[in-house]
Amino acid sequence: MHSLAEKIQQQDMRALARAISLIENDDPEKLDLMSDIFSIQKKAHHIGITGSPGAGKSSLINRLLTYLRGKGLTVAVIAVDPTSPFSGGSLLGDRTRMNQHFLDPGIFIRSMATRGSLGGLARATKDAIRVCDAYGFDIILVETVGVGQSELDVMKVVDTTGLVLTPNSGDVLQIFKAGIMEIADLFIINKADLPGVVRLKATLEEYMMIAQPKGWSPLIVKTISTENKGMEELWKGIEQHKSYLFETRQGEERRLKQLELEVYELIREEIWRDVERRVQSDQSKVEQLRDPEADPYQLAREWYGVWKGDS
Ligand SMILES: Nc1nc2c(ncn2[C@@H]2O[C@H](COP(=O)(O)OP(=O)(O)OP(=O)(O)O)[C@@H](O)[C@H]2O)c(=O)[nH]1
Ligand SMILES: [Mg+2]
Repeated sequence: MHSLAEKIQQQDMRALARAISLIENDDPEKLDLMSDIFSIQKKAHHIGITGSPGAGKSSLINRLLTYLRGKGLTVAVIAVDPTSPFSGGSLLGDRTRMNQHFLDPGIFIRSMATRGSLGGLARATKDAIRVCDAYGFDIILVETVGVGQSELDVMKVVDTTGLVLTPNSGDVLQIFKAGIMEIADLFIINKADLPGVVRLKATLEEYMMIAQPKGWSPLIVKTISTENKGMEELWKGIEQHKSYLFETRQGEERRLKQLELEVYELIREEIWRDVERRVQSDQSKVEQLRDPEADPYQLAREWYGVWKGDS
């Protein structure tokens, strides 16, 4: 077994942090490490918290953390930061908010950024979640800004997704257009101290009437993170969804579907690595392109044919 995997199993937090860096940097050892990590996963409940910038995701997670620690549960938080090329951007902001948790051994907080990761941020985040799972956290919370495909991909790997919305922000339409409504298992109306809550709730109910989700019908919960209100209701909603996943075996189906997609993703990553290696080892090919008649479509087929032939 990879030495880091062994240490993680023994709940060595520094090893956990090192493993995540290795994933972010797309280290050659990554696949071996992840393969070992996979065998020691413990199946924590993975909860995604997404929503527009400034909706209060970090504040909410901070309160939820305190609530869950009060119940004796251990929690890992992964904040996905698509905007910053260095991890640290959102962490700096979150650190001030989550400061009180830094010395608690039952808590791990980490922000993720792309750096060079081949499979992108979503791929790296999935692996990081898995490493936290192997460490033995009861709950893994993932914060993403709900803006793009990469975040949607991340949300597909969690068990329960909470979409944070705020009254009067007018972001519902945008979120709806981006296809983010569909991934929500819970609608969290945060900043419920502000006016417009009733209207937002009605909009969500209307949306559900039209969308008519099959099976699970997303719950609506209200929170005021700044006043630490609504955490119990939020947690109950999450637990209710967890039971639903278990009883209907949908959780298992979701995981299976995800694993299948992951295998394809990893194959794609391998192929891409292979392409990069071949391109770098044969710069002479550029010369062929100087020919004014050079046809990239034809050349792509030719070159690829040669590669396939020798592998
Ligand atoms: N009035 C009110 N303000 C809140 C509430 N929750 C959070 N805020 C404020 O909203 C602002 C943004 O909160 P964050 O927790 O940083 O939001 P976020 O969604 O994590 O933001 P990004 O990570 O930048 O996308 C902060 O000034 C919070 O104090 C709430 O329930 N009521
Ligand atoms: Mg945040």
